[in-house]
Amino acid sequence: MIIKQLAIAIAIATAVATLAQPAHAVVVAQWNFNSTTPDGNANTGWSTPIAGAGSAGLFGYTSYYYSSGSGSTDPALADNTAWFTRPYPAQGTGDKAAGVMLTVSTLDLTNILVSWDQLHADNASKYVQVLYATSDSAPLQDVPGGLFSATLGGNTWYSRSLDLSNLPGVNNNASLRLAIVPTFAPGTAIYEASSPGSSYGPNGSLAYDMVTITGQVPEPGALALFLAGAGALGLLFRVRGTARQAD
Ligand SMILES: [Ca+2]
Repeated sequence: MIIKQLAIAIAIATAVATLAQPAHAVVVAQWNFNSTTPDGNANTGWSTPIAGAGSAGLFGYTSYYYSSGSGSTDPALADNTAWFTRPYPAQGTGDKAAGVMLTVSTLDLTNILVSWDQLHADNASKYVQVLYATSDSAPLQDVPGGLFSATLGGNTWYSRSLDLSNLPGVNNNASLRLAIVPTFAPGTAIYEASSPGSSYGPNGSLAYDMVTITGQVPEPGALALFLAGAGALGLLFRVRGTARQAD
């Protein structure tokens, strides 16, 4: 009897542990910027998500063009396009005032994570900051820990990611906005160039590829298992209570 009760207890613990585990991840939106139909030309591309839903746009007065994403983590071996953005503000002006803007819905999701590949031109800003806003009208603000630096210089692809799970208002949000913007070197009021020996210039581009936002959705099965476990727990207590009475 003790072994049987132990087995039931283990089953209950397993059910509860299953409920406590992180739910499965889903892609909220992913962009690879490649042409929807490969055309052999990396200078053409597309900024509609290849998975999920969302928009990738620009704010401030920066613009974009498509060019080769060679060197990014995009698994496409041919026709790999990246999204290049420029110009950016002149030296000493417009800190965090221009960049890319991603807008997605995180309804029913938690543990939002954003990852992306980024290429800095030699003369682009060495530092970029991730910003967020929890509605279309809310002001953009820094994501804590969201400052990234071209530590290896320009013309190198960096794979970056940022965990947003502890940010208020990010989960279950119909219109979450994330921005990535060049920013002044810490403690200064000037942009630092990405490569030593280069001077910052507004035409230094920041390129993006494999921009991915993921979230987690509760497993419906986990709740059912939990309820089944709770039922078994009640049964166990009733059995044990009955046994005690019999003693
Ligand atoms: Ca690509």
